[in-house]
Amino acid sequence: MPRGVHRLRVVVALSPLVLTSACGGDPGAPGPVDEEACPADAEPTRTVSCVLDFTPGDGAGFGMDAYPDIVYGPPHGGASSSGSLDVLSLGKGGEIALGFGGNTIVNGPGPDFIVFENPFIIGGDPEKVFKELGEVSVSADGETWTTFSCQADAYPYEGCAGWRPVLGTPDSGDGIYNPEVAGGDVFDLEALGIDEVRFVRIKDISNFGAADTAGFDLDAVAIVHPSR
Ligand SMILES: [Ca+2]
Ligand SMILES: [Ca+2]
Repeated sequence: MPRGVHRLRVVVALSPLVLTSACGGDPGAPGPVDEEACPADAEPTRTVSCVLDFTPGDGAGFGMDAYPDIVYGPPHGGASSSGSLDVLSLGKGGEIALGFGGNTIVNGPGPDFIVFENPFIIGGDPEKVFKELGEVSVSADGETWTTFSCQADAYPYEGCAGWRPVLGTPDSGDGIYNPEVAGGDVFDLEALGIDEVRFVRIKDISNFGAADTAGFDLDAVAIVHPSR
């Protein structure tokens, strides 16, 4: 999303953190995550609580000062006409694989999980949305992935993440798990013929934007139908 005036304000506010981070290494590099980051016996959560892998694309960097926590917990939406800044920019073609502690997503009635990016509607027309689309895959073991078909060519962008405004906030309580009120992009395992998965992977397919906010901007992911 374009940052405009708000973006400038945030850059100023975060600059001390960025400088501190730069002293310890490249602030654009992936954080210290590994394959043991999401053990099956970890406490189950309904929002992201571990990162299996993050491969930033060109122009990533925004949100890295708070990574990985910035993609954990509830979304920070609340309005259809503006996007959250509590996000991690994946960069062009970047991708991230996420887990929910020891929890799994099961195929219940309707949508099973929700991906929250930071799209926003322009001029009140829902079909005119500023978006940076992502392709979503799921996995039971973190190795074999199945990808949702994403209709990226024209509105409605069914099967893609990153085009429905986010309404849920940290004050929404269990509302962030309710597709009727949470906003965001919903995914139904039924479409893939899969009963249960542990991991969600999001890959930027927008290839859009300039550093350091290029590509899909991930706010949060919430499980509608958890196993625990
Ligand atoms: Ca379902
Ligand atoms: Ca972006």
